[in-house]
Amino acid sequence: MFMQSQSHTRIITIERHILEEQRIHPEATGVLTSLLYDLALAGKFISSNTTRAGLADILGLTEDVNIQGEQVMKLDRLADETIYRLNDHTGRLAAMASEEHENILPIPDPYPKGKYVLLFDPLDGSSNIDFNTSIGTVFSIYRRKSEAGPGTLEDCLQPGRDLVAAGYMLYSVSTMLVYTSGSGVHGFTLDPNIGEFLLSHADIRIPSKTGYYSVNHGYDRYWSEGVRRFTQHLQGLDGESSGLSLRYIGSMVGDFHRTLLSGGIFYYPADRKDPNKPHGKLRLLYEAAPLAFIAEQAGGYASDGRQNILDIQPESLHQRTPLFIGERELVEKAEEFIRQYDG
Ligand code: FDP
Repeated sequence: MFMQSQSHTRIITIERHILEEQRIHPEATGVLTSLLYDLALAGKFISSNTTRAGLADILGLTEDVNIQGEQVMKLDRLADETIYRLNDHTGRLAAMASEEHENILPIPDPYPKGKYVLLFDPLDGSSNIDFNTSIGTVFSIYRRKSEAGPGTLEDCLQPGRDLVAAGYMLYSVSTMLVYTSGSGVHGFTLDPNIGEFLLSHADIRIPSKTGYYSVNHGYDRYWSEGVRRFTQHLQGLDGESSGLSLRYIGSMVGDFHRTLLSGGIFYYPADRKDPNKPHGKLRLLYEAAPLAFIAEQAGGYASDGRQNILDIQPESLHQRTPLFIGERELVEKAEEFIRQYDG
C-alpha cells in the first residue's frame, strides 16, 4: 500500500478534475470530458509556441486579411490550425467555427460526426503578440441541434444560455486554463516542467467591492452619454463612489481574467468610431458569450448594456456586441446609466 501523503493528494491534474466533474453527471458518456482534454492539449501546444515566439521565426504579419478585416498574424494561424487539427478526427464534434474563418468548419469526410459543436477564438488579443503581453484562446461548446450528419450553421448559432462548457487559455506570466461546464469555474496553471495543467484556482468567485475598471479610454469621445456618465461614476467624479483604479491591457482574456480574480468590471462599449461597426468590437459567439457563461458561474454578470449576453440569439457567426462584464452590481449600474441617458 502507498502512504497517503498530504502534498500528493492536493495535486489535481486537469484530467482528474474533468473526470471527477463527469462523475457528477451519471448520464455523461465521457465525450465532453475527452473534448475538454483535447482543448487542454491544444492549449499546451499553443503555449509552447507563444513562449518561443520571440525566438522562432514566427513573429510578424502574414499577407492575408481575415474575415474581420484585420491582418492575420502567424501565431493566430498556428493556434487556429492546432485547434482544428486536434479536433477534426475525434468523432466528438459535428462542426467547428473559428473567429478566423467566415463560414463554419466542417468535419472532413472520412471522420465520424459527433454530438457537439466547438466555437473558438484561437488567439485573442493578437495585436499584443509583438509586445510580449498576455494573449489567450477562448472556446465554447454547444450540443448540436441537428439530428445527424454534418453540423450546420444553426448548430453554431445558439444563445450563450445553451452553452454546455466554455473556457479560455491565458498565455501570460504563466499559462492558465479556466473553464466551466456549469458547476463552478475552475482554474489550472500549466506546470511547464511536467507539461500538465494543475488545479490552482478551485471554484473561482468574482470578489465584490474591490477591483478595477477596465476600458479603452482612448475612445471616450465616441461613447454614448450613458457610457460616459457610467465611467465618471466609476471614477468617483459624480461623488457617489470613492472611485476605482484603472487597468487595461487591451487583451480581452487578460482583462477578463484579472476581473474574474480581483473583481471590478471590464467593458468594451458600442462606440461611434466606426460607423460600420455600431455594435462594439467584440464578437458575441467567440468572445462575449463564453466569458458571460464563466462570469455567471463565478457569481458575476455580463450584459450588452441592455440585456443579459446569455439571452441574445445570434443571427450570424461574426456578430459583434457591446460587452460589460464582471461584478454583477457594477454591470447592473452600467445598464442603469444606459437606460437613463441613452433611451
Ligand atoms: P485584438 O484586436 O488585439 O485581437 O477582440 C480582439 C481584441 O484584441 C480584444 O482581445 C481586446 O479586448 C480588444 O480587441 C482591444 O481592442 P482595442 O485595441 O480597440 O482596445
